[in-house]
Amino acid sequence: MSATAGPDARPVHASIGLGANLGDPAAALREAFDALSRLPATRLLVASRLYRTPAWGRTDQPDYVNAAALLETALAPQALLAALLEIERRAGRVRDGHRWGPRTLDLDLLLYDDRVIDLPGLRVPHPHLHERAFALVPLAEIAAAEPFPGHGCVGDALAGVDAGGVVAIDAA
Ligand code: PH2
Ligand code: MG
Ligand code: MG
Repeated sequence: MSATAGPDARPVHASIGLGANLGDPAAALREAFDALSRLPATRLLVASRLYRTPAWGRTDQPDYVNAAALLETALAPQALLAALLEIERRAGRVRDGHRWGPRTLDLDLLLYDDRVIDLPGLRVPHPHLHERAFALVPLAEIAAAEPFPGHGCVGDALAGVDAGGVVAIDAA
């Protein structure tokens, strides 16, 4: 498999969700923005503010810090996913098999252009994006008009969730 989508590939927008709730989450997210900006064949177009968010799915864990990044990339979806997992690994992420458990850094590929991808280990749009205020609020801050297949655009999906408890923790 080639890392990029081919010699004639036009760069596409890819939306990344960032999250952490162990160690120093804000520092981990700032370092992750930096790592995203250094990915090959990729530009970091815009980074959201950081948000403090209540744990979703499994509530017996600390609050998270979440954010979002909008990339322009010529990396193919699976190559981009591999790069995200490598950034997580370098940030000390240990996968203990516990679904929705605490983590030092989580980077999720939320949207890739307007594409629908259903592969083992990679579903895009992210299958829970439409129900997660912790992901939609930061993403809508920077990419409200991005197409969200099945849901209109990111801003449309945000209107369908309760964003209470999702609070920006740094300046715009
Ligand atoms: N990630 C999870 C599970 N629950 N809750 C919040 N608030 N933020 C997250 O990033 C998060 C979560 C699994 O990926
Ligand atoms: Mg996640
Ligand atoms: Mg993940």
